[in-house]
Amino acid sequence: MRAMTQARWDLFCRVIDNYGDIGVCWRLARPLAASGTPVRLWIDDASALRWMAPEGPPPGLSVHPWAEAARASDCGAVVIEAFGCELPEDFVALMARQQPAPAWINLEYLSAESYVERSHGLASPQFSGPGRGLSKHFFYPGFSTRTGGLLREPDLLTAQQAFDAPAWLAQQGIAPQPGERLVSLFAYPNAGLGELLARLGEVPTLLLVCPGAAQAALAAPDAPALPPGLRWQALPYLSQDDYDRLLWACDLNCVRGEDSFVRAQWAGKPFLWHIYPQDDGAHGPKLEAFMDRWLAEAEPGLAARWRGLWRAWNGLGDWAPARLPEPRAAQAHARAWRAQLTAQVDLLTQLRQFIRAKA
Ligand code: TRH
Repeated sequence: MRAMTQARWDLFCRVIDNYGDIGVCWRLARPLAASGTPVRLWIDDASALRWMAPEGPPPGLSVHPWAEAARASDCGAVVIEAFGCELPEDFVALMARQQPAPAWINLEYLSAESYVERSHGLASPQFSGPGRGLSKHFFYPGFSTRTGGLLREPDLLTAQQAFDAPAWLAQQGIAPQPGERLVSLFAYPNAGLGELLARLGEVPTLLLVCPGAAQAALAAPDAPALPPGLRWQALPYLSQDDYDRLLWACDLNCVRGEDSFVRAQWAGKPFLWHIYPQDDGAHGPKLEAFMDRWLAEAEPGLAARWRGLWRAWNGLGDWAPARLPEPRAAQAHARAWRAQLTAQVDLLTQLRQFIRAKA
């Protein structure tokens, strides 16, 4: 076992809905612990970890009920508040008493919008309340060098290279027929599901459907009609590691939210994003901002196809002209985009540098 030599971090997570909050926190906590930094993850609902991390926490990472944080006797050298989850007041008071004061970081949601570069790293000095005297810093993940980057474990690309897709698929009981395209589907309820299925069925396709809305819709008595070229298979919830492998094994991945969206980019495979829909429509500009960055270097025909399909899938554009892009061009672009992202410093390294320099 690795020696626990570095000062401990406390990571706070509240599950708002779905699995992105806990998914991102787990992705952050694991490599942190593996690098020798002890981590306590305080969480209000850890139930998703049963399937996301059936192997349990690795050495150095412990999971604690949120309510117990109020009774903690000490705090870590770094306190991460994930997605503005509002720390328990008693814990903040403990932070204010600690000398030297801990670094207090608010880890924000991912967006490609320009406000991220303006807001990344800003401080919020606390002039009142239990944290008086402390300063909280905002840390924004992102896609440019003026942001905090993306989570990427040190061995991610080598693990992908060593991955044996046929063996893994066989282990999962997934048996594509020769020449069949493999597509994964993880999505929110989507009125365009039938339209997507029609396009996927234009060539022989095995659709691997994750638990949730899409699986329920396909299994329902009034399920959209399946085109002749399309078969589908329901998947159980996979561990985070196996979900990654699913993305690596497929030719096209339909992902959603935040974490699966990032992992699809690391998979280096073409992907279709179902963005988390927001009542105020804020997801529209967020989707466009990402497409602007992602497609900036793409060949115009490919970019137009992706834009049309992504808008239609998100209920923000017309289905009639929407088509899947040509697979080879889409694959080449996915690899080029991954290479561009790989040139960025990863989020955890940046977070450590930031804490040393500022917080
Ligand atoms: O579950 P999500 O829709 O989470 C969302 C987003 O994060 C959104 O931005 C946020 O505002 C909202 O939650 C509250 O999608 P996301 O982000 O992809 O998270 C899913 C997690 O579940 C991710 O870590 C991958 C993991 N997962 C598995 O481990 N196994 C599986 O079988 C599947 C389908 C997912």
